Amino acid sequence: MAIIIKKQADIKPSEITPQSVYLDRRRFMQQSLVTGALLATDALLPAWAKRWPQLPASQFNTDETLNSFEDITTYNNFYEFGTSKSDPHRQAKDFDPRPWTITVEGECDKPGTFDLEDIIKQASVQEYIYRLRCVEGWSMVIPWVGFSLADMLKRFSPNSRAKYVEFTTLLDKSRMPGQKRRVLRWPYVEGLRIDEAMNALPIMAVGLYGELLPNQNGAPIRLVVPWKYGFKSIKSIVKIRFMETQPATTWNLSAPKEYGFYSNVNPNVDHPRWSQKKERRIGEAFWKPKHATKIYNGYGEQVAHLYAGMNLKKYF
Ligand SMILES: Nc1nc2c(c(=O)[nH]1)N[C@H]1C(S)=C(S)[C@@H](COP(=O)(O)O)O[C@H]1N2
Ligand SMILES: [Mo]
Repeated sequence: MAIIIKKQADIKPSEITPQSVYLDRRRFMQQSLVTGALLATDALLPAWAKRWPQLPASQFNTDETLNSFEDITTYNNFYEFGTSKSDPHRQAKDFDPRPWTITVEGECDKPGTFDLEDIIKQASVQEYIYRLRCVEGWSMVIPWVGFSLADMLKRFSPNSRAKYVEFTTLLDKSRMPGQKRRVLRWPYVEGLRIDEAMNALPIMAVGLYGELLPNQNGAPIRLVVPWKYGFKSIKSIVKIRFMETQPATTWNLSAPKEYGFYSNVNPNVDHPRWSQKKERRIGEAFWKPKHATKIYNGYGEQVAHLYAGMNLKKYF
């Protein structure tokens, strides 16, 4: 067997394995020689990402078994890079997410265009182990590297007319080939009510398993809202807008009877074409029983009060 030892400069950030407690990832990387070579390249992580392998843990972390790095990075929904689960990890391979800026506009006192690195440097980065529940009926447990969405938004000083926040994905069909097909209205847009956005749970994720965010998972920065169906967690964000009125969102525009603005995980409100009572945990043996889906994906203690008195069948 030929062993190819790469020069440091040839090793991409995505190939760097942090010194970590991630047994799944270790198993994935099996050959100790490869692991050793990669650990030596820690110097290639950008300065602001050097501490990622030893990040503080969020108080909301689930202790459920993590999905493997391989599951998390090869079973993706990211229509900008193809409509099947196995498309994004191949079609996003050459996407270069650096440098990257985010434009902040609308109802706030400190709008502007900000370099992503500056945003991350000011943030308090932690590890957030959250369940992700897709509206299609599968789920995963993912160790994100990220920071509080609320903390970031406050820095832009939203004003009293800011009732909603809109997020927009990059629009560039030369870099996102899936945008050449009109399977959705591009760019992808999502939104939250301001009190949802200011809740302690939502994060901006910039990595997973202690590494920079893989392209197929929404590099370089994506939203993660753990009590809502996966499609609310918009990827590769270039714009944030504070709004007085509810933003029009991609899946709601595409099929309004099937996907509402709220899209809270709710086993009691079925999708018109299938039940939402159960979910299949990616990576588990096919003969294992499905898991019962929990209201708000199990995060009700943190978020149920946001919807007190609302008819969740109407506001689905
Ligand atoms: N821009 C953009 N964001 C997106 C999507 C997409 O197609 N485009 N798919 C969504 C859906 S349906 C899911 S389930 C999650 C999947 O995130 P993951 O690939 O990191 O598991 O991303 C969401 N964010
Ligand atoms: Mo999804």
